[in-house]
Amino acid sequence: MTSIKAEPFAFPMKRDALALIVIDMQRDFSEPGGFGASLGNDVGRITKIVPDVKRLIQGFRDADLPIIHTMECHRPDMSDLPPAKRNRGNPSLRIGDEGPMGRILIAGEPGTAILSELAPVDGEVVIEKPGKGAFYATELGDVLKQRGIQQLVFAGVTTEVCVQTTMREANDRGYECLLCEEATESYFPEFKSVAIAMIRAQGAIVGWTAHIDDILEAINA
Ligand code: TIU
Repeated sequence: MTSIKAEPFAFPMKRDALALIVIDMQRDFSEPGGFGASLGNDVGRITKIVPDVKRLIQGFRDADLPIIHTMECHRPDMSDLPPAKRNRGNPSLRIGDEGPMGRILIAGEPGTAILSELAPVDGEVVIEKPGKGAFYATELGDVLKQRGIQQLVFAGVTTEVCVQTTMREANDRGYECLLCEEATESYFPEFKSVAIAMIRAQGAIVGWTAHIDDILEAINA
């Protein structure tokens, strides 16, 4: 067993049970006119991590390890969008409304797509998720069980919302979770650093955190 240099201590990697999960690297969170921007956020922060997310994905492809992509989105009829979610944010442009990239966070719309630089390739799993956590109302748990995956390396956005929620869901379900620090971002720099601190506090209460080069070195060793 190779370990990955990580905080608060080395991550005990099981290479044949490891997958990368890339959370919500969609145009809606990183381009002007999308959902993230409609909430008043500076989406340029998200664009900056794209090269590192790409490098991490390429590393997993080179190592022949599984990759799962998630997309936050809702059905066109919005039957999976509760008012408690739709009514948040800027009421002038809400989920389901027509924006410059199509209907905000609706499956199949141009703005909902994963960034072209990070697009899934054949054989990679794509999970469409209506919530913040990727296990809620999706097939993710079954996919992981079928493939014998027990450990997840996390990338994507935003650190304290969909990434952290999914890490907590995964941790409760018995998965060992490792967050790649360079491949995640928040609209709020302080939320990213505090989320990272929370995740690895108390002896990795939610999971580990690691730097991209240490992850890539370990999986390609
Ligand atoms: N608003 C925000 O920070 N995040 C989300 O709404 N979704 C995800 O994190 N994917």
